[in-house]
Amino acid sequence: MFSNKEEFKAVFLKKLEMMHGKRFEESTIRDQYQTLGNMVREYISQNWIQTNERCRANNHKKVYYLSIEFLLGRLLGSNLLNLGIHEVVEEGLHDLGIHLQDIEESEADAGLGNGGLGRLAACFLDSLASLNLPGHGYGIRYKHGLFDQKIVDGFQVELPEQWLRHGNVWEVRKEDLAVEVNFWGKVDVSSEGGRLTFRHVDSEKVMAVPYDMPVIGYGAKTVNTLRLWNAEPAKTFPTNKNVMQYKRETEAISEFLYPDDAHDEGKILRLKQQYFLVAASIGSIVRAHRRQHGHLYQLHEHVAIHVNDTHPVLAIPELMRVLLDEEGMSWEDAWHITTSTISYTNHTTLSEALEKWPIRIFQPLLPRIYMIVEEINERFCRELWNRYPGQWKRIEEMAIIAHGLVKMAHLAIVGSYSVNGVAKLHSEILKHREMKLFYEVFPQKFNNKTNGITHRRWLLKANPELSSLVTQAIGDGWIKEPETLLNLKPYAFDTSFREELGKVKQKRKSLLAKRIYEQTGIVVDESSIFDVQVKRLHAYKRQLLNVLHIMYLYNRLKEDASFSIYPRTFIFGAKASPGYYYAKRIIKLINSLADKVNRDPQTNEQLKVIFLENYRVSLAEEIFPAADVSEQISTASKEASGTGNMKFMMNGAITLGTLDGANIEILEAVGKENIFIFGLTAQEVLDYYQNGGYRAHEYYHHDRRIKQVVDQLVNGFFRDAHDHFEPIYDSLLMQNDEYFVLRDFAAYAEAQERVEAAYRNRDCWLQMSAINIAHSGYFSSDRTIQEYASDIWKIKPLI
Ligand code: B1N
Repeated sequence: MFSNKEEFKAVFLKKLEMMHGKRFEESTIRDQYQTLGNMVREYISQNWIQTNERCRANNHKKVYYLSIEFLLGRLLGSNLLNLGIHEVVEEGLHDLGIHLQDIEESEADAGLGNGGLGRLAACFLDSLASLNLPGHGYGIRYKHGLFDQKIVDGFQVELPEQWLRHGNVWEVRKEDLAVEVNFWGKVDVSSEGGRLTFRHVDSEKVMAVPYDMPVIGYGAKTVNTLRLWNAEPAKTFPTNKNVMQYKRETEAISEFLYPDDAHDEGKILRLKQQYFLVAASIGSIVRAHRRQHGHLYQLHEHVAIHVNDTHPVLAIPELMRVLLDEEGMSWEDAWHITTSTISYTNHTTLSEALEKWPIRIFQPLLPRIYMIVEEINERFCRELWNRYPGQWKRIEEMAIIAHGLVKMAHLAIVGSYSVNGVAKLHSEILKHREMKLFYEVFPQKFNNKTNGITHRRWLLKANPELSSLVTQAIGDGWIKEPETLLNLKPYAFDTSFREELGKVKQKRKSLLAKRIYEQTGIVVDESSIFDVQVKRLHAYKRQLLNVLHIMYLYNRLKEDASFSIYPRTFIFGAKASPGYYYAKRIIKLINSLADKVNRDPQTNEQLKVIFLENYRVSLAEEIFPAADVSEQISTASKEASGTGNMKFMMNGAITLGTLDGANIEILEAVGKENIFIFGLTAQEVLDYYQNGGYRAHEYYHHDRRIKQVVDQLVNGFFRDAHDHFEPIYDSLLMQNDEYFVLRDFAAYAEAQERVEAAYRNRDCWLQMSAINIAHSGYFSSDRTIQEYASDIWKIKPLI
């Protein structure tokens, strides 16, 4: 289409005129964005078609990744990079007097996810395509992604997000490939030729219409597909319902993403969404397979279906339904194929996130699916009875259906061939605690796949300054083989490299300082330590520990004239689930503290607190490159992996963290001299939970720093907040501090002193930083996906 700058300009201008019916001079930035987006889509259309053909022709096994969330962010920049035309386009536009960056920034984030789980799915898509693996995503085309966050008087206010307002240049509607999904109704059982047949009748039908988005791999050879389902009314309306009501209820299915992270949102609509995703996806997978092979007996040899957490776990009974009711297979054959096709990742052990659906909701909504789950449960319990005769208690604990609830994690384990955790510690906790009983029965299913992030977005795209520096030093081989970032290690000991690294970091800190000023009106000291905690707001992530420590520093600066600190800017970004009141009060607390500290002339040259509203992928890309310190301070055992920790590391920030999730593996990679570790271990936390013995009161009474800051939550220190922080105070003292904030306070404060001392030695700090970057290649999702491909899915590259 174009092979140099001049050709690009010619094509771009012509295309713009054709699409928008105006001259370039009259075009808006949105016109320009849409023109570029369409050019990219046309540019890759041949490769997109070829990828599909190659997949069919070679009879390659492929994987379908089912996820209720895909947190993609913006796509133009990363597509241009993966196509290798970013530079040409940038230069061509420059000639026309426009900045590619401005065009990129006019794109809305595709925010179809909450946090780590959804972003992981997006990173996986990038790695699958970049490794030329046949792997496609299936999700829901939510009309509104995760809410936009505004901070008003320090409080979070949620506004509906509108990413589709100006259309979506990346998607292609494929109406001819729509799939019908059935809800409600009843099951007719009849006997035909000595065989029971099941017919789901009187159901309410919903059309799932696919919108396909290209997933362009690095080098552009492979273009996979992310298929997002849109819910629409079927041609035949139900007779027993008002038409408008039917239309509303149908469209509601793909209207909103649930703004819940690690919570079980027990709503009928959520179960509807889950089944909608699963039925549409299985329907489309099966249709394609039938076309090629005529029957489904070898499905598992050609197709792997991965379920991202339990949200799409109904894929198991749905595939069973298709094989039994549509194909007429025996239970045994259907079960063999299903349990050879489906694999499952667990992302959390938090009990509030383990999905359990009341039968009274499940059964009427999905009558045939419920019957199948009942049968799976009965057969499983019978097996258990044979294995553990008389052990009622154990069987009751392991059952898929018990006490009026369907336990989705149990269904996932029983109906899949692989169960993986997302970091070493997490996988061990699954095997030996959380899913201990299942590990005893199915030891071969359990495995670990430590998470990763795509280094193409999180280094190459987000931090072009650091990328060039790295490439100058070791060449650009790291882009294809991120583990060769290790070649950077000798440069950690090279003074001039360290100097350059320092300059790159400074440049990115200045850019972030500018953004902070634009958004908050606050001027931060660009030479201060940028100490960052960005992630969802959750009690177990302990933003509160960070806050209490800042309060302590403030108190000490106020009270002790001889005390001074290296200037610090504490930066927060976090959304709280709208119904999670405790988390919302922590947001208010951060903002109240920021207000107080930033205004105080006695301290504000040394201490600033910034809350950046509406944390999302595109903002994250500005934050990670500018960070000095990466706060990863969850209560040990609670954070399954974390992936922000990896993004910080790859951008040269030093981790200040607990021995939790993938922090442990970061420690193993960089060595204890290049990370700041503190606090209780997972074992100690679990022992406390099991044996008791923790008394938060004692820490409050015996450490005057703690007493002072905890009292300040309720004693008028925050004048604007009245009694707003009482629930936080109560969680610490009345409810005995479930997340061990007070228990870890002293260790955290001490670790922060180590951070400061290390930062004062600039050369030493930059050396640590370089070592972190050098070891970050292991945390590329390319490595993770290669492990999934060879150990779980058994798929091979197309080329
Ligand atoms: O998944 C990430 C991990 O890195 C994080 O440690 C983990 O907390 C996160 C219900 C979740 N676990 N569970 C969820 C999301 C949405 C929802 O409705 C649960 N998210 C995680 C990637 O492995």
